[in-house]
Amino acid sequence: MTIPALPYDYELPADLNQLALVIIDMQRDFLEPGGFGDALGNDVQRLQAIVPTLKHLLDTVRSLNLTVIHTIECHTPDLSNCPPAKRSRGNGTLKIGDAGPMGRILIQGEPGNGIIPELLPLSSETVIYKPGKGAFYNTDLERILQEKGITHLLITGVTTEVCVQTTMREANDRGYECLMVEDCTESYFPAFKQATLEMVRAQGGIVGWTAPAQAVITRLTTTAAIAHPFSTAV
Ligand code: C5J
Repeated sequence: MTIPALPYDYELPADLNQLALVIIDMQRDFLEPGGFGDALGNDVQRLQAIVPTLKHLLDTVRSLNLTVIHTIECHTPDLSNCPPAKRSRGNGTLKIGDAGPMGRILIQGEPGNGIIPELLPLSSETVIYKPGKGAFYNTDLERILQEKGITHLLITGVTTEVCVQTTMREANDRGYECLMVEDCTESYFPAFKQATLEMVRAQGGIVGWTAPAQAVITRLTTTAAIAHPFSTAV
């Protein structure tokens, strides 16, 4: 089965268990006032538009018992995994590690570092705590995907041109077949989101594919129904 996508149809794996939904950094730091995104001068409201669509996709993937990976961009309280160059970057009112209205900015375990309530991970789902923009850098993500036999990734989350794109490029270099879900990713800069989608699928899909959530949801449920005709999950 394939998903109608750009630059051409995306081939699903023969066994849907080889597919994972990756949700990048849907944490309060980036989506709510008082967090890192806000401190850098961004309109965080923009990112909230994708939440219902992403929740619908997440619910579908959960109903099919497929793998879900959440990531959180964060650092240890002593900042030992935050390079000084990263901390000093930007003209924000608050830097990484500073105390803000939702606790210390981008520090693991602080209230602002939590995933937004609508998308909270289930205890069965993997959460990757990542110190970089890419989810493979300095994390166990590659080992976890290998252990689960994952070959295909649906990539979502925020922000499109920063952590989402970096992760997709890292995954692409490691041989994963990646599809960015167009209306399940968002940027503070609409033009950057658009440019990222175009960069991903340019040159015959040099980084992978893009498709809207409804196309993904429809094909996943159809494929699962064919594979398991008597299942009640779909
Ligand atoms: C940023 C991210 N934008 N998750 N992080 O700093 O994209």
